[in-house]
Amino acid sequence: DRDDQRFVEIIGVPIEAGAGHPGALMGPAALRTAGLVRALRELGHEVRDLGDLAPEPWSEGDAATARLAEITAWSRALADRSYAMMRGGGVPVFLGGDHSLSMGSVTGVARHCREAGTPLFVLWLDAHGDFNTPHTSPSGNMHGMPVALLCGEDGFDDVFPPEQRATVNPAHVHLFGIRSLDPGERRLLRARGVDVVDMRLIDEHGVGVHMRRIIERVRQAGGHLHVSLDVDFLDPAIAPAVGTAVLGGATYREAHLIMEMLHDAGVVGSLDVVELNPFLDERGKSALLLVDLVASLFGRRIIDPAVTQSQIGGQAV
Ligand code: EXY
Ligand code: MN
Ligand code: MN
Ligand code: MN
Repeated sequence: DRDDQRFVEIIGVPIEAGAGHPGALMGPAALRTAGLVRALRELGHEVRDLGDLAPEPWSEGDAATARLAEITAWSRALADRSYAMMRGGGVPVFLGGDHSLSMGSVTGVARHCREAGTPLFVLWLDAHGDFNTPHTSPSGNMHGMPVALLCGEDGFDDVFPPEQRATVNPAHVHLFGIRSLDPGERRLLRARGVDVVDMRLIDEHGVGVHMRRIIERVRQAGGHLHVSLDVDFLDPAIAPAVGTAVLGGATYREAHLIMEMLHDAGVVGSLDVVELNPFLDERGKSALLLVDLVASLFGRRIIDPAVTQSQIGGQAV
């Protein structure tokens, strides 16, 4: 089991310039307050909390330019840090911060995987596709664009010059839990062959069927799976702390089952936990739920497997 031997390295990325509402910069602090480090240590993991990332100062211009300059500064600093964390051999956990941080975290992971010759797969748990580009985005908010940047779409040369950009094969990206796509990103996703598991498919087949399919694929390739968990993947009734809530999200058990299956498969090598906006939370319930989900991913069992002795076709399940 990969994460039983490796250490976990946590870094906060308090950025909110990619989002439409302020508040996500408090995300890392709220996740720490909710007990993330303690929960992982209680599972027996060696955990190093590296504190929060601090990028180089960026130049201020008008509002839009300043936001782009800020995201660029964070992305470059985070890509370098993420790459270094990967080389160090631990499992990096990136605490957001809005989802634009994945431009940096996954770029660093992709640099490492390219060098190591390990196929990289991405599981993107989100209500949204995050596949807009500066040309298609209806809002201009960069948290709606990271997957497009990572898959090599045009329009991001300000963020990473071509030589710094490490891309992900769009056919290795699995968007999961989707229920809100803009027309431009819908067209691009189809053209690039990205796997989109929307809530309709999840309702029809259950999360287990699609998770098994994705896990099997990563396993057979001997790949590294990066998981990017956007709080709005969850139903807003159980996780209200998001600025971009969409009804009809994953339930408590669907989300935990995904994490439990990923743990058992041992394929996850890096994780983002993003878009938590503590200013919009209700008595910390979203932050506490996220900590529980990360704990499930790192081996906590809500139901002790020793108590369940069910079999299907003579096989223990
Ligand atoms: N698709 C919309 C946009 O691009 O503005 C909403 C994006 C929300 C992105 C959130 C983080 O997942
Ligand atoms: Mn490695
Ligand atoms: Mn997102
Ligand atoms: Mn989202």
